[in-house]
Amino acid sequence: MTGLIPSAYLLTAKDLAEIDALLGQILSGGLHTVEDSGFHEDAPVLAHGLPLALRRHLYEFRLKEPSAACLVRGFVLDDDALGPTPATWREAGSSGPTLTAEVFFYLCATILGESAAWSTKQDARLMHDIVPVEGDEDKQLGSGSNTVLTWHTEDGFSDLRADYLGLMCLRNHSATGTTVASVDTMSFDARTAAVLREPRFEIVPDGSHFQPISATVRASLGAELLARGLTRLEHMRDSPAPVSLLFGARERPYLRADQYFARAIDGDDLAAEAYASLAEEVASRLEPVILEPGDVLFLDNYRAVHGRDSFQAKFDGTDRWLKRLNLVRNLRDSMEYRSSPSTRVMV
Ligand SMILES: O=C(O)CCC(=O)C(=O)O
Ligand SMILES: [Fe+2]
Repeated sequence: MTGLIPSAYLLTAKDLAEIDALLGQILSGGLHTVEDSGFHEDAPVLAHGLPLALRRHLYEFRLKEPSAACLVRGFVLDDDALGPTPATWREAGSSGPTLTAEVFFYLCATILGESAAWSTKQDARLMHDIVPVEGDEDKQLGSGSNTVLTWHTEDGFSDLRADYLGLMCLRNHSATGTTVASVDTMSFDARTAAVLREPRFEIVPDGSHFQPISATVRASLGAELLARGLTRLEHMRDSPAPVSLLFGARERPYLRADQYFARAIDGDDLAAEAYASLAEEVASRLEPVILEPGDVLFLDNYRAVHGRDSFQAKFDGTDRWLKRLNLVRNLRDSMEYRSSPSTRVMV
């Protein structure tokens, strides 16, 4: 196990029996998909039925911030029963043979935060599929494969970005690493740290935020909210507001950065130098975490940057397949960009 995750939680046989009973109860109620809004409303309460030690472990990760990543290992998956890895996220859907795993993942996630979706990503679904897509091999997207997905804070350009990113591994025959670096392992000289704390950098949205929005999602958001949100997104792309890359407590800072989509403001040589030091430091700290089927990995998006090693996709139904959740501590922060308090889609 990597040094990044000092306290992985290994599910015991007793835990698995309790989880099995809880999932059986939830699924016997007729749940067909984790995209069910009734399930979203109930999930934080249903999660009280998870094993106590697991809930404690997850809550401690949130409260005490002992590490930048938290791994829950031992959920049992039958590779054959999952069916083929879908060719695209659109084909995946959140039902059928992966439902039980998704419900477990979602329940664990509610101990850390509220799930939130982007209208622009994967048709506003909460539960994303990360699969290699033919044609995207060399793109800086979760659907890429041949090219390393460079390290980044998830949605680092946005103040509405996740507090936690959840990944559940369904299949990883290629043993492809999710790369992670914790800000705790990085050190900067005082001058560099001071510059990184100043708003002398910009981060622009990646291509995943400019996918077409379906008519259904458009209608559910309404024209005014949609126009306001999209104008804001374009503004963040075309004239991003200056941000700092380190923030929070001096002794244990938080980090927001992106190897590909962040840069020093044009003409600021000191900031460019500080950014180069940061990039070098991150690159030297990045470690692969090879997710195994059934693994649930939560990354603290304020304390870890992550990416993915390159791999050769086969596009034959056996490729790597992860599920992903975007979690925030406080849904209210995005109220201006959602249509109601309990609606989880942000423009
Ligand atoms: O594929 C992975 O391991 C991580 C992909 C990624 O960066 C993400 O899902 O945000
Ligand atoms: Fe990511």
